[in-house]
Amino acid sequence: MKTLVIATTNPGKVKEISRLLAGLSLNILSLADFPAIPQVEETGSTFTENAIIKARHAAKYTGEMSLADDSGLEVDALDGKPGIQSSRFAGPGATDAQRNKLLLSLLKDTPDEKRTARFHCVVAIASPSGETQIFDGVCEGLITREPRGAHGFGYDPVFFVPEYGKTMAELPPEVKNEISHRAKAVKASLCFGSFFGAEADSR
Ligand code: ITT
Repeated sequence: MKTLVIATTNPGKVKEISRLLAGLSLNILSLADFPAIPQVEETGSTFTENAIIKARHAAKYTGEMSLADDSGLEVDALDGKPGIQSSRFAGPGATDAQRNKLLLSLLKDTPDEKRTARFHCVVAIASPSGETQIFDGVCEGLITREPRGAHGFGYDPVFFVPEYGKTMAELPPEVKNEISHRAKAVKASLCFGSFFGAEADSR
């Protein structure tokens, strides 16, 4: 069975991506299985560049096919911020709750119709020799005025999904994993099963 390393330090991403890949005959590992890998600097200026940096770094150090996800929240009223800075938005060491609080405070005078936003995810899959494929996913929504819900991670409690009338954190995890930016990008990558070297099983 082929191995795929999910190259992320974010446990929320590991959970969601593992679920999405569960139908493939793959031995799925994550960075937690390779504690000696040096941390990589995300020096890119786009989600795509950073996803490629992370996937190639992990593939090189593990010698295994590796999948990285670079993602974030783009808020129209903030000219697309926090974008690629989403995990560092409120400074190093800040919690998800602190990032959400900062976001809501910056938008306190923004009227409902201007609170449009999207989650964006780029997935890069790299082989140890550096061959790389890129997949993209977007999920549109609105920024709420208060955090709501306890599922998911990151900005999920302040991201309202109009089709469901709930925040992403109020939706059951299996629903998020049907409609999210990450689900779309990972599902697109499944069409390239031969790149993974694994066939989808019949489940
Ligand atoms: P890795 O780089 O190790 O994968 P990270 O969390 O730092 O972990 P990113 O640099 O891609 O990853 O930053 C993504 C941030 O965007 C993440 O920390 C959240 O704040 C936000 N984000 C991404 N996807 C999200 C989701 O599904 N729900 C809520 N917030 C999300």
